[in-house]
Amino acid sequence: MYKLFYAKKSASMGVRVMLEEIGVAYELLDTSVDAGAPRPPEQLAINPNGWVPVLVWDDGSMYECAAITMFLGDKHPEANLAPTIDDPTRALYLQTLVYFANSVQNAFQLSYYPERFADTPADEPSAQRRGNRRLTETWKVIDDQIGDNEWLLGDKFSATDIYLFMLTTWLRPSRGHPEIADFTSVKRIADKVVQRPSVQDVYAPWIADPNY
Ligand SMILES: N[C@@H](CCC(=O)N[C@@H](CS)C(=O)NCC(=O)O)C(=O)O
Repeated sequence: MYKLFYAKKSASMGVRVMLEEIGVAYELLDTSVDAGAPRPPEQLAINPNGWVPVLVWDDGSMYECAAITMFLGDKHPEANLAPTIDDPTRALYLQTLVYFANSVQNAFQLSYYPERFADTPADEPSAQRRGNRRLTETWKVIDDQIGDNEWLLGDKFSATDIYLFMLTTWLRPSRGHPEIADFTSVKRIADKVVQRPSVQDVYAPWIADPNY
């Protein structure tokens, strides 16, 4: 039985889709991503940063979305969400998840949390603008990587496609972000991922209103 510290609009939604796809029992533990909102002490004891996702199981716990994605994919091979260690696409799988976490998510952080990167409030708009431009740069790398491939890793759906979809839901052109339509291969995959029953279920509030 897994427990997942969970907040709407956050990276914990991607982990929840993973758990749905695997078909394992899990419990959601309510928390918040709002600045200034208290976090449960149990969450902070595992992740002092106060971020989600945080995953807990019988005899362990961890944080960092990409690491949790890798952990769950390997732990439940029957779900076919992760190429095995000797699969030819394993390297691209790891590369893509780490690139999402390090580069694409980092660009989102600059845009959503400029105060963490700028030394003074006056510098924040500059950090934010750079983050928005960085979103275009990093999504273009992913778009080119996909090219005409059916899925991120080629012809097989994987956890990277779930991760891609999750990240696209954070794009807000009204905040100066690029449009998903600027990245035609990314959009083609996101449009397929959203049709999966697991995603329809977890992302129902976003599907009803992408600005929820
Ligand atoms: N590197 C972390 C970042 C997680 C992260 O930034 N989570 C956001 C929601 S998507 C959060 O909890 N924000 C609240 C905060 O930063 O205080 C990961 O990938 O898990």
